[in-house]
Amino acid sequence: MKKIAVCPGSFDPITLGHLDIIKRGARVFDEILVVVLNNSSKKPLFTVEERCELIREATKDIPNIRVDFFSGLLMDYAKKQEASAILRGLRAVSDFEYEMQITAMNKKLVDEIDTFFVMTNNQFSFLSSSIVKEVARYGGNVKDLVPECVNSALKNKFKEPQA
Ligand code: COD
Repeated sequence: MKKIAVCPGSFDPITLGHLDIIKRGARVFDEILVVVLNNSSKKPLFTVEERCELIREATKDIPNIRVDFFSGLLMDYAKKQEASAILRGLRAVSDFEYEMQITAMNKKLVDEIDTFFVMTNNQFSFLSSSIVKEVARYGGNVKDLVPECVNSALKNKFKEPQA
């Protein structure tokens, strides 16, 4: 049976840190199903459709990637997709506490789907979507931190007047 790992996140927008985790997961699992979760309390910069499109563009050279979105509980989605695993990245100790909490809750919800963690590549350990947006908003250069399509999308976004 095909081993599918669901890689969930806000991806607002996808960065090279996310991409690194997805690529490394794709070497281990048969398929990585990258899913944009649409029920965060954060107000996103990009719509769900835009985020999915940017992920599709950024991962177009990796054959075993699928991109989707979902509103609701991650584990309901993972079960429906018959996933074997959840794939998450870890940057620093600050990530650990939050990840431990959601992993324990997810395991309680669906015992048979485990969470696998990939440690960040050192060069991306400081990188987050929030930092990228903050820098791009004030005209800073984020070219080396995000896929090319995201760099262009950020430039366009910050040209438009913000709501
Ligand atoms: N290097 C390595 N990994 C990274 C990097 C980096 N530079 N940047 C981000 N990552 C990893 C993150 O650690 C995370 O694993 C993944 O990439 C996605 O990150 P984000 O920030 O885009 O996404 P999050 O952490 O905001 O996603 C949270 C979810 C949306 C997955 C979570 O809130 C959720 O599951 N929501 C659905 C509702 C639900 O089921 N709730 C119950 C959980 S208890």
